[in-house]
Amino acid sequence: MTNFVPSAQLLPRVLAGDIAAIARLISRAEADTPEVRTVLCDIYRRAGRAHVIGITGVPGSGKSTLVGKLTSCLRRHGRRVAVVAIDPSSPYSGGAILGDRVRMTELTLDPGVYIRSMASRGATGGMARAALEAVDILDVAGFDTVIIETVGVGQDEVEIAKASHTTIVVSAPGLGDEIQALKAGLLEVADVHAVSKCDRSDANRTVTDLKQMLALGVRAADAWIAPVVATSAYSGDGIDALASAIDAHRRALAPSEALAARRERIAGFRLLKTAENLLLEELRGWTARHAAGLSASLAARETDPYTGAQQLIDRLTESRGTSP
Ligand SMILES: Nc1nc2c(ncn2[C@@H]2O[C@H](COP(=O)(O)OP(=O)(O)OP(=O)(O)O)[C@@H](O)[C@H]2O)c(=O)[nH]1
Ligand SMILES: [Mg+2]
Repeated sequence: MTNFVPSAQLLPRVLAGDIAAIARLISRAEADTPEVRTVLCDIYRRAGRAHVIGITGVPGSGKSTLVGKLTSCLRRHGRRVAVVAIDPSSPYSGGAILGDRVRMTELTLDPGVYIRSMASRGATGGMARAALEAVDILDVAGFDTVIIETVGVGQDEVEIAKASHTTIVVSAPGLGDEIQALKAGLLEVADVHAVSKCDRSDANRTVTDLKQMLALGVRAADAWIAPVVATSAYSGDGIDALASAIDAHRRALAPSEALAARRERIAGFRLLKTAENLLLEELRGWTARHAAGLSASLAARETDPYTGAQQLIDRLTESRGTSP
């Protein structure tokens, strides 16, 4: 057993970019220990420098493979890149991106790259909170680019990808004849569209379909138009173009009110997720201590779940005014 190092003592090491300290603090954020919260508050105030890129798309669209290639590309441009993958089936933990161990080892041995998988299950509703706290930790640790990969299924996952400065939606050929992103309601969240697997002969069709669909949308005259970039993680085609499109979006956002609005939207999401967490915690504690009578009458069918739950909440609210 190693001795417990308080999170406050990990902070200077995190700020110095110490990978072991970063990993430990992220794990504590995931576990949501009370001890880590004050340090996370401090970190939040210091963060805000990194460019955060959200990548989402339906399962199997090639997100992780693309992230691996994009990371190598950004490294060649001198960026320090951290990846947070919220994805139980992510190949990162399996040790192979592209089934290419050499390339993966190159990435993991590079001190300018940090890849972290986070479980989407298990964290009781706190996934979004924990993921965005991980982004803050990586930001203050000196990574100038932080990529969050989430599968584009489920509201929280899509919201997390949206809680970034540049959101990329990945579509792929061969996953059905419709644009999957449309079905999943993802199209409108994209700042950049990547059509992956363009080494396949059916990829052109996906690009054409996607462009046609986007042309139908209505947008303000001065609005950013999300470009469609065809990429292949296998051949490397389009990876530079994707990095350029991300950069163009970052530059377009930078001087404008849009960035402030975006930051506020992300902060609003953050506020909601953190408040949900705190409320849930309070409610759980309260329920454990005070719900016995209500459970008994519910079991006896003297009341119904909605009336009972409302009473529970009303009592909690009342107690806040009276108890210390
Ligand atoms: N032909 C081709 N196949 C690819 C390419 N990129 C990924 N694939 C394949 O597509 C499959 C899914 O790739 P992943 O990168 O795991 O996709 P993902 O979107 O991260 O998948 P989930 O994390 O499960 O949602 C794998 O079998 C890859 O080998 C590509 O550029 N070309
Ligand atoms: Mg993946």
